[in-house]
Amino acid sequence: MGGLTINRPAALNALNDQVIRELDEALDSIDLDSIRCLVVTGEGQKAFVAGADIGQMSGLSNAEGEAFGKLGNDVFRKLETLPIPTIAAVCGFALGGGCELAMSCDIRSDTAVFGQPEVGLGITPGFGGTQRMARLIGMGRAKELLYTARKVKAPEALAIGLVQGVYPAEQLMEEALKMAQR
Ligand code: DAK
Repeated sequence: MGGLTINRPAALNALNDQVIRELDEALDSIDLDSIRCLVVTGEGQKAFVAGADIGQMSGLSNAEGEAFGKLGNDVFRKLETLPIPTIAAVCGFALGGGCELAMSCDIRSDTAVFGQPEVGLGITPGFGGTQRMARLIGMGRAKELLYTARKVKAPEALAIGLVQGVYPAEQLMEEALKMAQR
């Protein structure tokens, strides 16, 4: 089994284009003959990924924004269609692009806070969250979360089917690895 950690804790693992490109390279470098399940996580216990990098996005031109959106969508789609099972082990904040990253994995286990706060920034989710969330939790619930930016904690995330397991932070990785092993 393989592990992939988003490692930018000073910015709560926020996704700038460098991180997304490195994620792309990491996905390309997986040896699918030896790695049969991938666990994706974020460095530290405070955040899985706190979103796309707001500072970087705020300086983008329209064309650059479109390219950034395409990059994120392409890489998340690559993760979604990876021919091995993927598990997001989500500890802490999974907001915006972080929630979208978790939703691009096959299964999510967490001790976390999910949400799509983009409307508060005057933008829409840009990496496929509107589509994946509706498929995971149903249209009505997805619209409520996307339109209001309400954050969802682990027990509710479990109840609505956004995640498949909830564990204390210190057990999360062990449980994710156990599931991957199975
Ligand atoms: N981007 C950049 N830096 C971030 C960040 C983010 N999303 N989230 C946190 N950080 C940085 C903070 O700026 C801070 O940096 P320093 O000031 O220390 O240098 C550091 O991480 C620690 O954060 P805080 O000091 O804020 O920590 P707190 O515990 O006080 O708060 C928090 C934690 C998660 C509640 C807070 O950091 C927060 O609200 N963060 C922003 C969450 C958010 O709004 N995420 C959604 C981002 S929007 C599109 C393409 C992409 C997207 C949309 C459209 N198109 C092409 C159309 C994607 C959108 C998003 O993901």
